[in-house]
Amino acid sequence: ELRYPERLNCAAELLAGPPDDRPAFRTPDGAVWTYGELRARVDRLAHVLGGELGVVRGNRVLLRGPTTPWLAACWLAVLKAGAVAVTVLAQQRPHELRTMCGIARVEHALCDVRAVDDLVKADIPGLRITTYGGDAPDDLLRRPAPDTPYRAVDTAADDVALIAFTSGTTGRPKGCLHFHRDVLAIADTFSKHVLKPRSEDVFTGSPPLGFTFGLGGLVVFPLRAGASALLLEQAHPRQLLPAIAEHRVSVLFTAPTAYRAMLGELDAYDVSSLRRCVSAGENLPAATWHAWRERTGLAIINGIGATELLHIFISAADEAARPGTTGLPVPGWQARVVGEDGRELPDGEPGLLAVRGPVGCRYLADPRQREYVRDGWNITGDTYVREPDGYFRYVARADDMIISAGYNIAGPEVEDALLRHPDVVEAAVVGRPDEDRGQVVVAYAVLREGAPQDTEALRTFLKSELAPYKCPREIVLMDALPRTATGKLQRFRLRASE
Ligand code: 3SK
Repeated sequence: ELRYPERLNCAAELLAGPPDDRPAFRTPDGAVWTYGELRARVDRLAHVLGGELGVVRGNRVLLRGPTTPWLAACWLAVLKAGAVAVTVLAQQRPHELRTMCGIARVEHALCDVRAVDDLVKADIPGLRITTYGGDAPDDLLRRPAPDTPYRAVDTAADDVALIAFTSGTTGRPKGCLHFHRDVLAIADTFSKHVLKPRSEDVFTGSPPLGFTFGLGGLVVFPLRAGASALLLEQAHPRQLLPAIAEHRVSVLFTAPTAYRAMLGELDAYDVSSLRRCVSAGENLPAATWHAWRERTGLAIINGIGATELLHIFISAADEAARPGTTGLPVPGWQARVVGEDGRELPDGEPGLLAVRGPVGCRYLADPRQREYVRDGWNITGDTYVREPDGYFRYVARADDMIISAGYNIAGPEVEDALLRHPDVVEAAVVGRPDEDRGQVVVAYAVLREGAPQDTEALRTFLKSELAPYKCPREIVLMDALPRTATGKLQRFRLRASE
């Protein structure tokens, strides 16, 4: 069981420890922030927040900008000053920002000058916006502040540290409250016991800091381990590979789509520095795991996490990895598969994934809390099977099951089969309403550049991979699939187009 002192400021805790001259953050242009520099910059920012900007304990402060060391430093300074960081994505548009600021009652915003236009357009009543990284004389980074250490505000371990928004793949955004102890708990469970980072590691990855997958993987885990992180403003697969090669990255956080996209270009880059590759955000098909292993010799660490629970709670690494499954409950977490009535189902039977551990879901003023937390268990909205050996295998999002002529068909199973075809880079499978069968299976696919646009060949391939009742009635070729700002597939958009 994890034990933290009653009084705890997680930012102060994350910054304590490593020697001043050890690298903390790196940028693609070769700049390095040492731990000494990071501590000094965070303290200056915290002085400005608590001084000139008038931020007081408990104030909610919106953070918005591309993934840079300054964004990470602002996040740490907000927490050190006892305020609450409200992390959003740089892609979020004015109406979304307005909704989120309303839900979280945001009073202040620290915004990269390059991302401020939409925040200004959102016209949020009472919001005080301070920009950083620009030329203006009142830019956050130019404001005068003492060069003395800042004494962290004496927060309680269960004071709110951050509000992370999830829109899931549909619906009105939900703000999730997380405590100071939760921030350390994700490092002291998944990172410590599964990832096992070393102080000499260099982390990088694609998820932005406004997505808790990125916040954990690129800030919390490296700092907790005294390691460093290369922060990339542009982190599409095409930019990840050269960054890994040039900066000798050893720990990579990204999504299955990116692993697949990188496979096509691996030959041009030296990725021999990699030792840990984490995949989450979506289900990792066994075919992608095997292809990555074949080309790099590395076993991807698959995992499932949720904004509601901050980070990854089921995963497996090294010899414990079983491709095609997500893994085992991370030490400190419990998981089971339950029916709609909350009762545990026998192994092998698909049902709702229920988990509990050191972090819990706390939606901010949202009645959906009652659906997510039932009898002390968090119901994640995923359909899973627990195998007899205790491994958890993903079936589908609970609302992505297709029922056709009485058969239950998991869209992701058909997607995995399509992805085994060498020309397919992306796939999404949904149910189309049908008078005779209730629903029929429809597949959407994105093909590799230059591949023949041949749906008949895909159909023939699928017939050799799947039982006939699972084979799509139609296969539609697309240039790209609809995704959320955090990269999750929006099957509901495809269903709406049916
Ligand atoms: O939402 C997710 O998929 C996720 C995955 C890993 C860590 C954190 C999150 C929110």
